[in-house]
Amino acid sequence: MQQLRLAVLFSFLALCSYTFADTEYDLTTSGAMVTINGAIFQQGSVQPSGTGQFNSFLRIRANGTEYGYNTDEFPHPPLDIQPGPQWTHSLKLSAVPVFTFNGVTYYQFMLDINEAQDKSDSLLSLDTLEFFTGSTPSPQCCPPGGDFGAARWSLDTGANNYLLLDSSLSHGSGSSDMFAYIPTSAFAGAGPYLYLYSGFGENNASDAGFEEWGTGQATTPGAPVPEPSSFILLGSGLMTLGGMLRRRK
Ligand SMILES: [Ca+2]
Ligand SMILES: [Ca+2]
Ligand SMILES: [Ca+2]
Repeated sequence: MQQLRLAVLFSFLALCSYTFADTEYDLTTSGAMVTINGAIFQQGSVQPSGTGQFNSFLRIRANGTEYGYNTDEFPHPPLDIQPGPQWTHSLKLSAVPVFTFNGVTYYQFMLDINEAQDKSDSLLSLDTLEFFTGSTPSPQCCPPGGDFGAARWSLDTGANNYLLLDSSLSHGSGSSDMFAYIPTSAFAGAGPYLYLYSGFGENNASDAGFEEWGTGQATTPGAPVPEPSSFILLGSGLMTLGGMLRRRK
């Protein structure tokens, strides 16, 4: 009887650890796409992600875990934000490219990660991604406090989620790794400033270089660069499937 009780107890504990584990969305294969809370994330690269095609507005760097948001607060920005107004600065919502798919409009962002290029540690987790809006270009640090109100959109609404990325699928620094499409409906009536708060390394550590968020200058509304052509072929059915294929760590 005692053994049975222990077996039941251990089963219960195992179930608990399963239930509370972070939910992983795998973007470690070329072109992989998932939907989370109405947003679309796709592995993909703009190259070179330099001036013109990739306009940086947030650069973060630290070993292990790293956090930051775009701001004009220099020369001493908070958290792990890298100094240099050419890489990190305020951003107006109206300056973010808009992409329309199946009648839904999305703000398009690009992410360039920089991990070690040997396969043993080319992975990086994007654990926190939250969008806020406000009237100042330099909000007082830090979410969920400071000048940050309720998030307009969060990766972690409803569950503790993270995206697993592989920097070796592109060509390191100067080559982007992921596109993020956030529904514009989440920002109705908001602005003028957009704050992107992101954190990396909780589920797979940061170990090299900096992570950089940007927008595409070449993009005009309704014409993203590059066009996520697989959307057109596969449509929303696959997006739903992508969400179902997520696996628990
Ligand atoms: Ca998370
Ligand atoms: Ca990269
Ligand atoms: Ca890593």
